Amino acid sequence: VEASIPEPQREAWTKHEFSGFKDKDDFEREVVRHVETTLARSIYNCDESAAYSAASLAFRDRLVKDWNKTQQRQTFTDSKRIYYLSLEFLMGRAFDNAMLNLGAKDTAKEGLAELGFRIEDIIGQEHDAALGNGGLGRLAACFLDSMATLNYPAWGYGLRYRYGIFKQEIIDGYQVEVPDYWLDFNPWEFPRHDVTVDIQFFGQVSKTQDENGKTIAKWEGGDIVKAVAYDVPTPGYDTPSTNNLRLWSSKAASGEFDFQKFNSGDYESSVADQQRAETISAVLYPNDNLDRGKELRVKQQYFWVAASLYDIVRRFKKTKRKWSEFPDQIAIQLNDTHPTLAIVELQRILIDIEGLEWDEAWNIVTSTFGYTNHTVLPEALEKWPVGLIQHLLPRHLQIIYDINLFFLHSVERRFPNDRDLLRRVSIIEESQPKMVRMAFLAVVGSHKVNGVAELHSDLIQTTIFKDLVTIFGEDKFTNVTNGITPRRWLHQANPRLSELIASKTGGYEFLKDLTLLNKLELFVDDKEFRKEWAEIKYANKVVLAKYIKSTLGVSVNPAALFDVQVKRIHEYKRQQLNIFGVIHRYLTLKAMSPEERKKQQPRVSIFGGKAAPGYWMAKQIIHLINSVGSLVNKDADIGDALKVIFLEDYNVSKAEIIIPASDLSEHISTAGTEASGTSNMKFVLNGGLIIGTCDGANIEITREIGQDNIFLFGTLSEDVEDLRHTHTYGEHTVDQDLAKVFDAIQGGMFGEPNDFQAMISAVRDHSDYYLVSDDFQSYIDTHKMVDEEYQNQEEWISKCIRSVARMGFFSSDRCINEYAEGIWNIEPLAV
Ligand code: NBG
Repeated sequence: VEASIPEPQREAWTKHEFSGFKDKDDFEREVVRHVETTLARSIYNCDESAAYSAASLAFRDRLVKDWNKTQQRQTFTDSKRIYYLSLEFLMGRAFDNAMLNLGAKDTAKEGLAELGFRIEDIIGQEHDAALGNGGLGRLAACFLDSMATLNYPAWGYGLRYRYGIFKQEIIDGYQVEVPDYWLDFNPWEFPRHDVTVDIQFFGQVSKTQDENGKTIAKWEGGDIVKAVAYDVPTPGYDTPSTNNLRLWSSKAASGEFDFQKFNSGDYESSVADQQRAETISAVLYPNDNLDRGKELRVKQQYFWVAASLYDIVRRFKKTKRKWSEFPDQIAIQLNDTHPTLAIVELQRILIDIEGLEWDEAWNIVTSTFGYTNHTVLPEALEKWPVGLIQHLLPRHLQIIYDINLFFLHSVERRFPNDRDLLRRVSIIEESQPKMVRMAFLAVVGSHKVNGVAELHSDLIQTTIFKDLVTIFGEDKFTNVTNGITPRRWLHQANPRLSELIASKTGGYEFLKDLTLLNKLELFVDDKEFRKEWAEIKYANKVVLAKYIKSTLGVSVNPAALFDVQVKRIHEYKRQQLNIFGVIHRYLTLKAMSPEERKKQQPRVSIFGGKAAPGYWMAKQIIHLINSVGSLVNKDADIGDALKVIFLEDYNVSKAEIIIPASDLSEHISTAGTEASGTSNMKFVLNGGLIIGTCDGANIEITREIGQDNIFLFGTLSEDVEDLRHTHTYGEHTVDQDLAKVFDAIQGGMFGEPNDFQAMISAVRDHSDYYLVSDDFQSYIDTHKMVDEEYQNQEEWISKCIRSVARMGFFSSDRCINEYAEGIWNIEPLAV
């Protein structure tokens, strides 16, 4: 790289190499410099916010060095890259993560202390980067951490939403959504105003023949929107590897500003056109596991994949390689069906712009893409009306039809005369209106399709993709069980536990090889170790109790059992089962004598999570939880025996406080509905036990940690369909205990009963699709077991330690290595 600087200037350029701060003094100097120059603030009134800004800029400067080097090296070695396309990256805070990954947190801590700040307060200044809804977006963030840590040449591609997931406020027990404008100060991104792509929408297609009689399609006219790149460095842990996350922002193309209108005095409408272009990347759709089929959403999707592919192809073309080598140089992973148009776009680029033959192009396309499915819920499977695609992307619709035609031809050849099979697998659903089935397009256009936990990967092969398995063969379908990064979810969130583990396992190596946790098993019987372990859990609970007190004004006893369910609110995740169980507990406690009540295991039931703004039932669930809390928490008979807490605005940084403080966490989805779940892994890794159903990754967690260390209950996935059938066509009864809960609600115990009628009706009068009534009794019984087992603290802690010791499998490093080997065929780049 240096050699490319002309000789006369080389010395001047290279003698000034900047390498960031090296020690505490250096760090302090950098902070002061940034306060005075970058922020243009006086050092005499530097508040915590300015200190955060300056300190993070000091770290950013260091990151940039590693980042540039990593990128230069990747380009220089011309090694194969993986591009991870995700509409969501739920990164959370970056400052603490950067300090830990660079191994300089102690330096920063001392430096900040000398400047008069506590590092925790400074960390607390950062706004979460909340460009995601839940598990899917957070998985993408964990993957970036692992890809950098393992030195894989990888880029993420996403959208730079001006508004991330909304901020949740609870007002009178109801969720209220407040926009989350997070970009006021964001030191972690670099605008690349020189990296832009023009993205076309609408217009028409004309077809002509060239001299050889080959049809040439031209997509012309329509609107142009500009995509501008913003780059976010993503550092690995204990390695200089720093990968790039490129987020696209939409802007009016220069041609868009209508001077005609402007000159004729119609200034407002010409500015309005600009505004329209900018709405494309304005807001993250706040739906988790739900597809609403909005036109702006498909615009976002195309805008993002077209910009990303243009970038990828431009980079490939610089290498001057043959097109056939494209899949040797590039792997693209589709995080769910959101980026599926990338398949069509690459085919379009290759045939319409680069002039390749269809088959040659299609070979390249299908060898390049891999597709990860994250759900089997029918309401979450994306379908776009044919008419909408026709209007917005006319050339793409033609290509989709051609892909489908060739695909159906091949099916017809192999399975002649099976008209029903053709209808079932067609990428175009012959409904009114006709729809493009994005998941089928993703399967047809990829070389590998994976689910995210064993049960889920089995389910997709036997349900939604059953016919496609018959057609393509089993080898195309595989499983990669999800994982989490132990850097954020243990080391950063739970530093004391991380330190204790390090002291027993031979240092912090376990953060890079999580299977080393198994060394902890040797210490399960060590009383002193158990005591230290318990003290850390208690201290984490004190922190959460303080947080609860300061935000909600409710005092909770840290010695009580903390029972936590934090995740998006969704009927399939069954927060309603949990709150019905809490009401049952309350009624039971109320019916007891004070002496008897004293003997019960005190509990704090903690809930948190956002409901999609248009998901009415989920909002009712939030309202019921809050209504139960306001009654129970004031009930003098009950006291510490039961508290019910709803934590406002659950997000990544709050998860880092909540998860380490949990004794028991709830992962209680109807069997077969939760593809994997990833918070289940985080809770166990932090020394909490699980109550859960046989669903998603709970099953593999059980296999790893042993069934004595998890509280499983409820219907098995193979029995779900039959039960649903019985509810609809046969007997459906609600047992006594649940009926009493319903009576209490309907009697007005928790406020206006009409507010909760739909929740009750769904279970009692309708088909109880999520099997709340079937699982209620075993759920209650299992909680009784939990209470009993919690009484024996020594045994409980032993279980926690054993579980942590056996969690090595769930590192996202393992997961990324599986993708790299089985799907992407890429190697780490030596550093
Ligand atoms: C979610 C699943 C979770 C899973 C994450 C990450 C979608 C569509 N799916 O169970 O519901 O853990 O994906 O794989 O958001």
